[in-house]
Amino acid sequence: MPKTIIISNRLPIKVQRTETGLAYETSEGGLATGLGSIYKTDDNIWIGWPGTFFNDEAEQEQVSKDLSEQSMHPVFLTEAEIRDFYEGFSNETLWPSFHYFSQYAVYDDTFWEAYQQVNRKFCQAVMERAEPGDTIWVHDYQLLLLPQMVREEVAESTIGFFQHIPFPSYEVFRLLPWREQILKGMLGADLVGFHTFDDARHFLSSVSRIVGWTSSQNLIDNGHRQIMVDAFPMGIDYEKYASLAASEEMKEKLKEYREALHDQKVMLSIDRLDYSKGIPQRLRGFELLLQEHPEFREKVTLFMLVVPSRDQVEQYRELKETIDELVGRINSSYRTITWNPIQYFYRSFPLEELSALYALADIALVTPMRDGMNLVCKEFVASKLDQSGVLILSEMAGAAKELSDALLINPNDLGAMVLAMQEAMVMPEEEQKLRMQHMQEILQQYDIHHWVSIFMNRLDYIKIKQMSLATE
Ligand code: GDG
Repeated sequence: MPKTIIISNRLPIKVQRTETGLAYETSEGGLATGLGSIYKTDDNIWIGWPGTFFNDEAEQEQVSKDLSEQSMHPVFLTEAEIRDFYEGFSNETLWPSFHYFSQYAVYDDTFWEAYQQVNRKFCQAVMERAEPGDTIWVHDYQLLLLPQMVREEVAESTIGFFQHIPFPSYEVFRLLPWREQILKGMLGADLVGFHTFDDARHFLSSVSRIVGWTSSQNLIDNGHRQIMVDAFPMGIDYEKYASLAASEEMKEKLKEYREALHDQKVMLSIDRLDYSKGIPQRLRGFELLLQEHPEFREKVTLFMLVVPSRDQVEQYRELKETIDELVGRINSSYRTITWNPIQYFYRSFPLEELSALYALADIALVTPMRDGMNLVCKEFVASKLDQSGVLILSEMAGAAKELSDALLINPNDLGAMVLAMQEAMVMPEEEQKLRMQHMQEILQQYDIHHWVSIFMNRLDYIKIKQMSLATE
């Protein structure tokens, strides 16, 4: 029976060496949950890096054996590959370029070499397991060359590709020295998916101007094959967040937190440390709110969670310093004996704690400079069981296209950010409920399971269309 092979840079599991042997910790991420309905059924599998270096052959064999029992297959990467392919080309070339931070992009041939080599390694892993008729679904910017590599091995493969981060406009994309090879790599797929229509539009424009292949109604015809390009806004596991918020333990926890906070409103911000997230801009907005609106002092606390990430890289280290300084400045300027404006955490939290913060927060501040989708804002909405709460959302997040009932702002417009915070602080309950209800309806319907099935159906559709064109 044909199977589905999912491929992403990371497997939805973390393998670690412990004193008592190997330990396996499964991921709770949205993608893992959504795709769980696929790779855990029939003969389907997930291929990716297990997150730890295994250089010893016996150990590799053990990991492969253990993982295959959970329908996963590891691609073992070396320290040098992770340095040049992952930290290098993926995170220092593609990530800044695709998030419109080209000034941070490093153009290094060694990184590019490693990127090609690791994509080839993934291709080999796919070829070892793929059989005729299988469906192959490649994920994200670390594996842009993989669709075409697989296509060259097996011309008739069914290949889907989904990019989780933005696709920039042609003027930004063209700055990459390897722009043509990258596009041709992606065009090996039958279906290329993005979170938004704008990403899809930018991709089509780059394909037409760089590769010379034009499109009509989201279909590219390269003379041999039709390639479909479309938007698939990713949803969350709505039920999971709603039921976590409804649990008994949560009610206890919320009561305790509310008592500690007295009558203060809670603003919440949760991000990985990254320049694309607009954390300093958000802090400046909050500072301006306290400065211009003394009536809100001691009436609001900003809970700001920053999850450590890439902090060996210079831009990230500098960003961390900027955030530390801003938090220090704001807290020292405005704090009183009984109130601290910002509760700043530089660490990650267990899911239950995160869910409690979502349920507790009166206002969520999700103001990235650029974000493919952003799941935090969706998780906040799903956690508001009583439908109170206000979402302040950046227009530059993919999620803004669906969540038009949020207070949408341009994160570069500090004045607009302060105005939105002010509006959120005083928004009547009824209006909060109305907005929240609309957003919940959308997220409940278009959840992660819906996203997976829509993508897979569309992939089937384009394949059938290609076959019928071939027999005409
Ligand atoms: C890419 C794109 C796109 C955060 N802190 C903690 C924690 N989280 C969880 C959140 C959420 C996830 O991490 C972050 O969501 P993002 O949407 O930012 O997703 P990424 O994987 O970072 O990034 C992005 C996404 O792919 C999906 O296509 O939306 O635009 O950049 O789920 O809840 N989870 C726990 N503790 C934390 O401290 N347990």
